[in-house]
Amino acid sequence: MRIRRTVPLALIVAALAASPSMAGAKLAPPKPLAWTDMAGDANALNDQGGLAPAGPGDTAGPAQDAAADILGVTFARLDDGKTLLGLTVTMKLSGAPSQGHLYRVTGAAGACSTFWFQFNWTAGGNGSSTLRHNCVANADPTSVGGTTNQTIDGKVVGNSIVWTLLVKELPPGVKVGSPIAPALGETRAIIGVAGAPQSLTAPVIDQTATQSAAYKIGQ
Ligand SMILES: [Ca+2]
Ligand SMILES: [Ca+2]
Repeated sequence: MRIRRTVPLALIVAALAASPSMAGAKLAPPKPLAWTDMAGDANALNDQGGLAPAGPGDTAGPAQDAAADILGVTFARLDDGKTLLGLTVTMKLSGAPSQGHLYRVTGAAGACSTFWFQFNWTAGGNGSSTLRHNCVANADPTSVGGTTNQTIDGKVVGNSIVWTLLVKELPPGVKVGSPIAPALGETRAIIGVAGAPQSLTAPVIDQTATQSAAYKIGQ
C-alpha cells in the first residue's frame, strides 16, 4: 500500500528554504559608506565657503592646521553581531582634535533637511557632541534656525572624532532603513571661549567634497 504524501511538495521546499535565515538570524555583512579628503589643505583658502568662497578646490598649504585637516569620513553600522544597535560616524584628521574647533558632518535624513553630527569644542571648555536636526520644529526662540541640538555620544579617539547614534535615539521620522544623505564634512574655527553668550563658528578651515551617496541606517 502506498503512503500518500499529505504535505504539498511546494510547502516543504518553502520551509527548507526559509529555515536557514530563521535559525541564523544574522545580520547581513555591513556596508560602510566612506569618503576621503586630501591631506594638508586645512588652510581656509580652498573653495569651502570660507574666506575665499570662489577660490580653487582642495589645495595644500600654506598654513596647515593638522587638528582641522580632514582625511576622511566614514558612516558604519554598530551592532553586537546579532542585533543592530545604531551607527557611528567617524571623522579622521591629520592630527589630534583640539579646542577652538567645530567638527561637523552635514546631511539630511527622512523629513529632516538638517541632520548634522557636530562636535563643538570651544576654547576652555569640554567638547560637546550633538545631533543637530530639524526633524521636529523647535519653538525655543533661542534655537538657531529652529533646529534642535540633541546630545549624543561623541568622543575623541586618537586623531578622530567618533559620533555614535543609537537606534533608540533616532529622532521622529527617522528609523532603521531610513537613508541618511551625508553632504560633507567640515571643520571650522570657533571664535569665542567657553561661557560666552554666542561663539562665531568661522571660517571654514577644511571641507570635503559634497557626497551623492546615501547611507541607509542598518547597512
Ligand atoms: Ca583635508
Ligand atoms: Ca578639503
